Amino acid sequence: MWEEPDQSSRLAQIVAELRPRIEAALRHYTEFPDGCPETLRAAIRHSLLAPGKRLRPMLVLMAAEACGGSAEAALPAACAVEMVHTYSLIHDDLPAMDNDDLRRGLPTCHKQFGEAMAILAGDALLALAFEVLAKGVQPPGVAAECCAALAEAAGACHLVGGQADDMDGELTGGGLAALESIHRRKTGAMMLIALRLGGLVAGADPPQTESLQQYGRRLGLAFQITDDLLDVRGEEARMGKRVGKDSGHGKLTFPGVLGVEQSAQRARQLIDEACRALLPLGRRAAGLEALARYVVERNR
Ligand code: GRG
Repeated sequence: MWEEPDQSSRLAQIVAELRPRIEAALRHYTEFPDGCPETLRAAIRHSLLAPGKRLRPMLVLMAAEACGGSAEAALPAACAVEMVHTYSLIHDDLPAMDNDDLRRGLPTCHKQFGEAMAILAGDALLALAFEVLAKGVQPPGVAAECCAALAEAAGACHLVGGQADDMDGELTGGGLAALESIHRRKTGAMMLIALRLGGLVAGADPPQTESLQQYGRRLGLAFQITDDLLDVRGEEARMGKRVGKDSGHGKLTFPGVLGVEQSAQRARQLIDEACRALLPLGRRAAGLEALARYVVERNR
């Protein structure tokens, strides 16, 4: 681990450099100059360009840089992951799923545009992610690998499978193993794929890939534990989404299973382990370390 005088200011500096590039690329990819119906375009942009934290695209760019690649080359992959993530949020917010009316500080997509348009906006974002990857990543062989890896992470055994289990009421009685299994797929898979795509674009070697995976597994779980803790303690205005919902609806959560103090301790321990996994990557991984520290200290 690197002795940085102030991790949060280091992260702020990196974010200030990377974030405008991510935002500009997301705007560019959703201009749809020809053929896209105006309401669909507005619905897609309402959700995608809303002020999300951009954690997953940052992970793609930082992973690429940590493996000696460039953020510029990884930008299409970063946007693709954010598109899949945003599609999953739009669909998760629908009445048939989590039924939420606030997301990223704005009305959810279906509240603003109606359910049918929100479903279609999510569908379009999922398809766009693969178009952006296939056309934007070079060389084409690496683009194909990225498409296959993202499809797997977004599919029935990972993101969608985790969501399906989470929706399954019978699992609310499960213990820590059931909870970790849901979140490894639902939340963790998208963090892992972000790191994997960054590594692929940068031409990471097997030890570098392994370091990123070890880091990502722990980061994903720590992120979810913190999300559950914020759901218990967070404030709606700061979070930009409804809080107290999961804990209040008897959903399986980490504070519910482990208690608040032990959950917070587990998240901190996971982040220490995640940062240790970065050591073989050297100084170039300092951004990933700072991001991991932020994940457990964040208040939104
Ligand atoms: C509908 C296939 C499908 C999957 C939905 C993402 C998801 C799976 C559900 C969202 C509900 C939820 C609380 C998930 C776990 C934590 C999580 C992914 C939170 C949202 O991510 P942030 O905090 O959000 O990075 P922003 O808006 O900052 O990008």
